[in-house]
Amino acid sequence: MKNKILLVLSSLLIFFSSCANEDQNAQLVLSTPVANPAKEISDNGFRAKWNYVSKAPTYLLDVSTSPAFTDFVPNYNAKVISDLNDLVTGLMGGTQYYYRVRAQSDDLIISEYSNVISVITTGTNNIAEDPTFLKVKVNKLANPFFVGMAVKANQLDSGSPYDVILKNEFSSISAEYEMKMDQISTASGVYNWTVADKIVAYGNSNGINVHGHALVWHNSVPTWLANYAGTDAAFALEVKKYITDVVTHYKGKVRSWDVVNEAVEADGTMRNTIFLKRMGANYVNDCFKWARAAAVAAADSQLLLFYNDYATSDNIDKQNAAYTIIDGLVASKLIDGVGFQMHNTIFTPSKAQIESDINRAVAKGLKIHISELDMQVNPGNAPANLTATFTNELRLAQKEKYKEIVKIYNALPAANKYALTVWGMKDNESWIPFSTDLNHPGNDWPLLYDASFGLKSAHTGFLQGLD
Ligand code: 9MR
Repeated sequence: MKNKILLVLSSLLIFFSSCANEDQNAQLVLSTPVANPAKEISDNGFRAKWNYVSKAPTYLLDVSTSPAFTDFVPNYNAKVISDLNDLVTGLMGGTQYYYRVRAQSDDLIISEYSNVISVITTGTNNIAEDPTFLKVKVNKLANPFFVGMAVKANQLDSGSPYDVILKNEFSSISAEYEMKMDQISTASGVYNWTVADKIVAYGNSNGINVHGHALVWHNSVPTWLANYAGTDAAFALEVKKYITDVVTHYKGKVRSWDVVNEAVEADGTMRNTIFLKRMGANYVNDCFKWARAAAVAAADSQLLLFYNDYATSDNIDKQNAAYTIIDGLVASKLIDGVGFQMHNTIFTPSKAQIESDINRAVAKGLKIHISELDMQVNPGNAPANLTATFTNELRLAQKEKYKEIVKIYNALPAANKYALTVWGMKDNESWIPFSTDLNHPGNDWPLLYDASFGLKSAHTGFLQGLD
């Protein structure tokens, strides 16, 4: 009994003394400081600011180019500061930085980290973009892929800046418009091959892959076919003849074709095109069947057939509709890959949306072509917050978004990789600033090179996506 009382008494003693310790510690824990937006932002620095913390005569300031603070700007790894702000200097212009602070008491108790403040220095001068050639870096990867560029025939004359960049940096080309039906087919069974041949020959003679874009697209129906007076069955035979003749003409020269482009609507229904109206719901399957038959007849066993569409990643109804078509083609063993156009913005679609869209095709064993990549800084359709200036913030946001999609693509299994194609070379020649649908004339900078063929940060972002 006596022992029991002793035990209870000593337990109580331990309990009360630990409470007392906690009280003492509680007094020593410092509040977490709140970091405020930077002030006096210049080309090479900014003033970092934060709120006062009771009993904290000093603060420890971290500055980094990484939001995770995996590295630090020299001298800004827990720099001791006895004020509520500090002029950070010696930085690069037009660059994204992050800062955070901790409070420190006299007896060296240190608080938790504050919130992280993001700040971009002004100016663009002297920003060194990485000049590494895209395909050179890609070809060093364990599982490389084609780096594609949309081209126009008049860019391909030897010695033009386009020609030089193409040969240095790109391993695949797609015709931006000159291999579409309205360009090649002038009448039933009559073809104008000249321009398309120039593009294909350029690829073939320079060891650059040629992707064919696109056999059947509702926006490139030649007038004679749009006005076709024959029966629906005769219309279908015209389409079959076109597909057969084009695939045969380019046997062994064009490695892959977008057989059908954009067959589904945003609401998840089949797009009500002339092909759907004239040939019925099975028309996509028919087109693939004819393309495959032409390749087999021409002994072109390497030809890859793609279904190509846009804006499926952030629209599940549309995505499901596209995959209904794709599943039908997989069941008929007619399809080799899916083209995801990716006319994206710096805001959308998200990484997770892109991944889950693409992964559905990966799971079916299909090749993935990011087929028309560009990155608007003004989101589509008459944006309320239209920007007419390509600010540093936008430039860096675009760089990150390019990096993100290249990373996503590069992480795909080797068997699913095909090509990642950018839809045009220079900002000022992209379709985006001229699109009446997107409606922000002149105001966008969606590509990897500026109007003077200068490397943009987007190009550096592309390279960093390969790390
Ligand atoms: O960028 C292309 C533009 O130069 C052409 O005038 C237009 C019509 O042929 O096609 C544009 O490319 C489209 C592509 O073929 C399919 N997806 C949407 C692209 C942008 O409209």
